[in-house]
Amino acid sequence: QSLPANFRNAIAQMSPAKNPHDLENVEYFFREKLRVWCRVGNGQWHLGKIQSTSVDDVCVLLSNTDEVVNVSMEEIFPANPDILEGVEDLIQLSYLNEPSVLYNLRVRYSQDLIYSKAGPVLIAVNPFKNVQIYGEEFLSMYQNKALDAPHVYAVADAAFDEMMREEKNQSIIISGESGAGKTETAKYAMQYLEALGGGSFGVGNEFLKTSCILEAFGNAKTLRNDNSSRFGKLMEIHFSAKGKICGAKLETFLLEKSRVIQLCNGERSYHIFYELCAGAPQILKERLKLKAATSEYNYLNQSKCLTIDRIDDAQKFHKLMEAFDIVQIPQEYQERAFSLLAAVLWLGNVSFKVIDNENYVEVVADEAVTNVAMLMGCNSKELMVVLSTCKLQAGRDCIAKRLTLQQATEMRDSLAKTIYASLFNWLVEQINISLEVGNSRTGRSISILDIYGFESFKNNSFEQFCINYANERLQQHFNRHLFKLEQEEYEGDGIDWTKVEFKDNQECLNLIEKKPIGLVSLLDEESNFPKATDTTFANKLNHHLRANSCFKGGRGQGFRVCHYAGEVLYDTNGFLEKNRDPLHVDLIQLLSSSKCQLLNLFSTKMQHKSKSATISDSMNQSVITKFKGQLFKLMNKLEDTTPHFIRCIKPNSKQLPGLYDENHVLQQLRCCGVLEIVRISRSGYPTRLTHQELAVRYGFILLATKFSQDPLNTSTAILKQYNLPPEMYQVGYRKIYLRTGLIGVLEERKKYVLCGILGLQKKFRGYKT
Ligand code: AOV
Ligand code: MG
Repeated sequence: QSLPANFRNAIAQMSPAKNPHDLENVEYFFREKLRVWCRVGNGQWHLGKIQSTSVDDVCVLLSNTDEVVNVSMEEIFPANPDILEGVEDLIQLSYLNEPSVLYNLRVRYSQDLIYSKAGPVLIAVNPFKNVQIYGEEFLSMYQNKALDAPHVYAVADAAFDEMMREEKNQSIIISGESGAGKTETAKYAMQYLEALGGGSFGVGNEFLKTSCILEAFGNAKTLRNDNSSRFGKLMEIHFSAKGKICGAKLETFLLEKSRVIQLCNGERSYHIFYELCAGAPQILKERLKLKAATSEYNYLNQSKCLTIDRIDDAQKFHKLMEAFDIVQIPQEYQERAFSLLAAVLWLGNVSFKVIDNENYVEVVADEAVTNVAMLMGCNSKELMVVLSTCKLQAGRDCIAKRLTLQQATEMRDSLAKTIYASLFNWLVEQINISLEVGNSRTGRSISILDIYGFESFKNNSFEQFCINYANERLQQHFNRHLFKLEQEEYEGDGIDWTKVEFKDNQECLNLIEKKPIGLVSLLDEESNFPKATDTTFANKLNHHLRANSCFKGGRGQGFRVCHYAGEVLYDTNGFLEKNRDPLHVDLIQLLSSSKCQLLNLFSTKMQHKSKSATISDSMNQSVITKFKGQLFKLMNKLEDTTPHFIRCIKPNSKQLPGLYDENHVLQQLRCCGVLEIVRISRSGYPTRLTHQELAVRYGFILLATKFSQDPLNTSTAILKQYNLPPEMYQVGYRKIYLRTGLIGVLEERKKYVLCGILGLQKKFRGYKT
């Protein structure tokens, strides 16, 4: 009887180093009464023992219910022996298949062992509760190498060691879907590096304080995550030759501006607004003319969600004030920043009245507009003019054109978004000043990347498109390092290698980036076309992108993209406008005429940008093109580092502890290719030395006569001399490839031999032995 495919694969997957003993087929499992995983229909996986076999299906006795079920051959996989239950590294599993991996992670998760390894990748399953594995005690255990269980601390420690040893920049790249735990993980990584390289750098906890500020201004409650990052960030930490932190640099990517003015049901705007309203002392509230309840602000009340369970906004505000002091933002600037936040809130309440039978509006002169003007340090008449008219150049003359209700609303919202985004960028600058990276040289830095995770909602717009595009790029980087480069090197160097297939996402990136017919190009083209609408844009996509297998058309304004992490339906509604992101000169002028120094600063920046830019440069660049440029720069930077990957997994979509939804986990494991990574790394050769390096390090063991002209022969001779089993290494044209752990064995034997030689020398010199 021929082997069922699942079992044949299982055997093929086992590394040659692991003797596949006499496991042959299902019959073997039957005979030996070994356990298997099976599943009826598309339900849960169950453990069981095979009772009998027929051509197509197998009869299995389920272990937990004593039920007997008929299962098709495709739904049967070998289970691992008990002794392998909950192994730290999935590499250790004898049988690598989806149910075994799922089960292994589940067993660990139920014991609060949220970290596991998949070869070189750290897997972190979000516990959604406090787990006692952080803090002083654990920091020092990992520092002293007293503990080596998988942990984000261990990853940070390895990055640090490698940086010091090789003098090469490192990166810790954290990915996973929205709410999977990237931001929390990034903070723990920073905490570890700060503890390790602290010393002269400030009073400690700087990074955590900056995170507190960034989260207040850049995070918000979404339907996926109560504390969702709405911007991407790269924290680059620099070290001295002695391994002490000598500064850091923070870089951020595309903040979701639209959230300031528009919210989906059940979501919130940026935390800071609610924190300010809840936590500001009375005297500040009065100065800012803050209303007692957040529900009185139109920008906040539209989503019917003003609070977050178990979150005390007032308390968060006090934490933020502490952080502001640590980052040394002067009191007066803090207050200016708060004034601007209040101005944004009041802007949302500015209303317009349509002039009878005319197609234009006037601003309603109420407390809203008066407060905005006061808080912005502007003249309220001027503000009202700017919000309801637009200056046009007609020949030499400048005429003021009245705005329609829609135009005026857009103008108002645009002002709110601009103030908020400028404030965010200014804060990032202040943080950077306080982190003061001097002229420290590269070669000794660790960059921690934490971006917004993959998102798919019922309604997905331009923002989701940008976020998912960034994730698609990051996935490419991940694939390149874990699959492509590794395998290309083996093949290029002529060693025996069975290629492992992986899910390449190049096709999806082509769909987005290809010129002139890709999503980005078409979006820009349409954005430049005055008569275009969101519907003409959708039609254009449907017309041009059909050929790409990752593109699926949609009805009306919709289009679907098959991302690496799943299919997303986008609604083109608002795409063009958000991509153009127009900023009217009148608004810039208003800011520059203000008495508020911060607004003056913002306007100077905007003017500066538009002056320094040539036509093709950043001024006229659309949002998506600018973002694409930023992503390319980021990827280039990361390419120059040794990457350490952390993959965060979200065990359920309810943000609840103790709930492990197998299908949800499986989908995430699949889209980042966890099984394939394990397969590659256990049949792979993580240590490589050129023949020269091997000869220098270990060649002394050979007699001079054995050194051959051919470095390849010399290498083989050396390895023979050390008596290493041949299945543990491969000899390439340029390099020697060693399996995991073998370098340790070599070092041990070298020491042993050296001791022997030293002993002999001592004897000859007449020392006592
Ligand atoms: P994200 O960064 O991956 O989402 P977060 O890091 O914000 O996700 O994690 C979401 C929530 O999960 C946190 O607010 C915590 O409540 C919980 N959590 C995550 N990691 C841990 C941990 N190690 N220990 C305890 N709780 C944790 V997004 O920013 O939405 O993509 O854009
Ligand atoms: Mg986050």
